[in-house]
Amino acid sequence: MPRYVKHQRRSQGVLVAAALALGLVVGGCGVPGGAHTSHSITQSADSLNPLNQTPRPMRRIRRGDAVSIQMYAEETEVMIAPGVTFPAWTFDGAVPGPVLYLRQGDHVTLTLHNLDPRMAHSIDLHAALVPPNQNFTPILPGQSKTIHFIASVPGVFLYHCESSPMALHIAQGMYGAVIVTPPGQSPPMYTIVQSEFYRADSLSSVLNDPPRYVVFNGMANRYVTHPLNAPVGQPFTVAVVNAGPNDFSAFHVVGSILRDVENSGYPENNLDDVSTATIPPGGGALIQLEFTQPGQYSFVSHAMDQMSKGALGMFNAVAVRSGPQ
Ligand SMILES: [Cu+2]
Repeated sequence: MPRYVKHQRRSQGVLVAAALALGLVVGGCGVPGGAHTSHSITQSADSLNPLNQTPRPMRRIRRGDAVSIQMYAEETEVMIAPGVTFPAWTFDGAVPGPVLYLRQGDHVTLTLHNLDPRMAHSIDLHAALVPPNQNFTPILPGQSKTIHFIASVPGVFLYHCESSPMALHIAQGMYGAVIVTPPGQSPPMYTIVQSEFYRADSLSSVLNDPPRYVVFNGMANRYVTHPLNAPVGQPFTVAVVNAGPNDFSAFHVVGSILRDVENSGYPENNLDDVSTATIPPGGGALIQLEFTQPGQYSFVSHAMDQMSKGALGMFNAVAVRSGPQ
């Protein structure tokens, strides 16, 4: 997944002087619907003093059906729209965090290292059938926690930080997708995470305001400028996860009908020939598409406010050659 992160190397744990940050990153800066300045937005000191820690990528090792994953909680600035940065709280320095591709039956050992010196974080994986009070608990700055689970149920799942206030930790960017693929099935061609951005570091904004941006994979209109290639005359699958934190997604592909929609990505939860798929906050779907003619096909959340705020992308359907050349 491409990263839209400003790489500014700084030592972890060292607070950046607020003076450097002022004017660089303000949560509401540049958002549609009006200009905001640091003086017009109620924010805590933290959002005016972003850490911008260097992204540290996930490490993943597979041995048979044993999968070991190392992830990192950190604060990193990300770009959420052209020219608009956001002081995010992240998994591995990216919003969304990395997609965790698993196979049904995998024995997963996942360690989350909290590199954020300022607050506790955690990870709640909707694919993990484990007691939350023992596994999804806060990890203090500088500490790590390991959880074990078996990916027993196939599907398209959300993972997210569960530290309090959870609404804010999600809105700040701490989420991603878990794909658990059943035997004989390939992972989806694309994974798309829908989410909302509010005023940075403001729980009040998350709970009371409309979102400033609604995005696919962390950036408004990302796939308008960089369309996703898709085949013509061949079915392909797209996993869609809605991280929210608040709003339902109405996933629709203009000029197409979703051939098959598996609610939560579970093979037996399927609906045929769906115009628009409802995906709740915290939910996911595995969607099969097939384009019969070459062309450009927009994909959107058909909730118009969401589409207008960035939940818009494009498939570029191109003919696939088949047979011997
Ligand atoms: Cu968190």
